[in-house]
Amino acid sequence: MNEENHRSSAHGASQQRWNFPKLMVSLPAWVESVIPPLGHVYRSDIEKMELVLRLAHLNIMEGSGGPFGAAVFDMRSQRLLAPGVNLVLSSKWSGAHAEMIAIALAQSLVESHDLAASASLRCELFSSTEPCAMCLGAIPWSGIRRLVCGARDQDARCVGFDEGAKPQAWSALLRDQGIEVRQDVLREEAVGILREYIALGRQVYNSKINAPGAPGA
Ligand code: AZG
Ligand code: ZN
Repeated sequence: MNEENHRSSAHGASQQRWNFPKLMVSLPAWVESVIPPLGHVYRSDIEKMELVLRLAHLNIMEGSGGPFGAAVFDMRSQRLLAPGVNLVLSSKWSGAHAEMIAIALAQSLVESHDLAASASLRCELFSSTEPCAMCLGAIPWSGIRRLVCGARDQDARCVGFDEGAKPQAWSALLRDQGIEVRQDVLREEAVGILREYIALGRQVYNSKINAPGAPGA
């Protein structure tokens, strides 16, 4: 709650306006300067994952968020549609995972909530770490047709991130829905980025609900 809302609700004044804030999330300024130019054609999954890992690494070094990067590419043109980095802390939104940012930006760019709506596009999501429970749930709704991951889910859990309750067979469930899944692309490099975040003493920002000693934990 922002200060103004807090004050008006504390006094209970009926004629005061709620004044809800706008929901706005922007990529950090450095992102545009580290991605190849607009028309760049990507030649392989490795090249795409290298970009996503660069985003995850720079997100740490620039202090703009957690150690996660993602990007949506168009498989028809082999071009980048939208990058994403984790912005949970700076945006004060628990949903601002790298995958959600990349998907939302891509949808905004193509002006549709459904990336599968246009026959001229076929979208794939690259993620530096396998999607958490929230992002996993979002993928089929988004129109993404292929998912490519670096680090494994357990790699993120090992360094302390709570990735949520996911079905053991999550990749098979995505495949059942027609979404191709590829795992372990540059996994070692991706794990190195997760570890670097911890080694630098940066904040692991899980909800307190699951913290040891929390009420009901
Ligand atoms: C996360 N896991 C992934 N895959 N991506 C993010 O942005 C995350 N934030 N916390 N866990
Ligand atoms: Zn997520």
